[in-house]
Amino acid sequence: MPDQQPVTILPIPFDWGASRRGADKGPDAVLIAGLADRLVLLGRKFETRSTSYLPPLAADRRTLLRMKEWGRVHAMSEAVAKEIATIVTTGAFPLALGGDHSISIGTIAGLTQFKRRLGVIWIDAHADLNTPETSPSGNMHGMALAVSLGLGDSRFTGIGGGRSPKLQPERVVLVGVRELDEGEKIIIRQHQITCFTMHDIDRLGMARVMDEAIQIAARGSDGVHVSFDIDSIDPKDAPGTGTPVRGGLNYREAHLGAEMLYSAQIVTSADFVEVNPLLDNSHLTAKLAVELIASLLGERIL
Ligand code: B3U
Ligand code: MN
Ligand code: MN
Repeated sequence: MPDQQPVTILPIPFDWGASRRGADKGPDAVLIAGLADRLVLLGRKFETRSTSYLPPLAADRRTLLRMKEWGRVHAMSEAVAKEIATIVTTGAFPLALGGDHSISIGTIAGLTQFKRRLGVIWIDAHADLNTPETSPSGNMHGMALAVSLGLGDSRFTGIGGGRSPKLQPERVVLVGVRELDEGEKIIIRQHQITCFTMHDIDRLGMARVMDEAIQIAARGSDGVHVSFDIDSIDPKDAPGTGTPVRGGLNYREAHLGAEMLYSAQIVTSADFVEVNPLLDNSHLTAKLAVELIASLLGERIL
């Protein structure tokens, strides 16, 4: 994004897409860890939206067709889609702070109201490609990318109105993956989604993987959305997250990825999700999120 483009921070304090409570405190944790000061230092104009756009939590808490808390996730997603669409019309760069990863159902639905050929780089230990049929948990944060590809329940694939699928699989790239469910593996193969696992990063190196990810997501696109799940990073560096998986990106690999995304000048929006400060007394994870956001927005060592 151009250096002069202002950023609009959208806090999404929502954690009902996950089974562990606390990711709803993520936006506050990242703001308290100094996001605003960091953006000022970068010389970046920004605004933080209030959370009043979120509807009261739905009272209906049934698990419907294997989707836990579907009523709450659905109402949140519609509200997020609307709010993101409003931010896009102002010309600002939308920066969504989760919240669990189910918030991306709404961010992508909002973005694709304007960008019909949106590329997505999904940086995550998981693929979030479950459907209600394949999900072992029924947690909707594990279904967010599938929904955006038009897979799953039509109440969700149709969020934000307009067409479904919101995304084309040829412009979706996964980075950092190290835990997949059987059904997700089938979906990756069926839809030929590019998936750079930790094995690929070990073998090729982060720089080569990111070069390829950038090319694939940007090819023929009208924008690229980065959806950054903090659990992509190794739990040693990012302990405060609900579903940690050993063997993740190290501190420098994560920064290199963010720096390369900035240098490529292709990124038009981003999510930072799954920061759970209740699981991290040191607040290391929220601080890391602030640093990575700064790298993505152009901060450099020299
Ligand atoms: N794939 C599993 C686990 C999981 C997905 N995303 C997170 N965990 N954070 C599932 O429940 O879908
Ligand atoms: Mn995720
Ligand atoms: Mn994850």
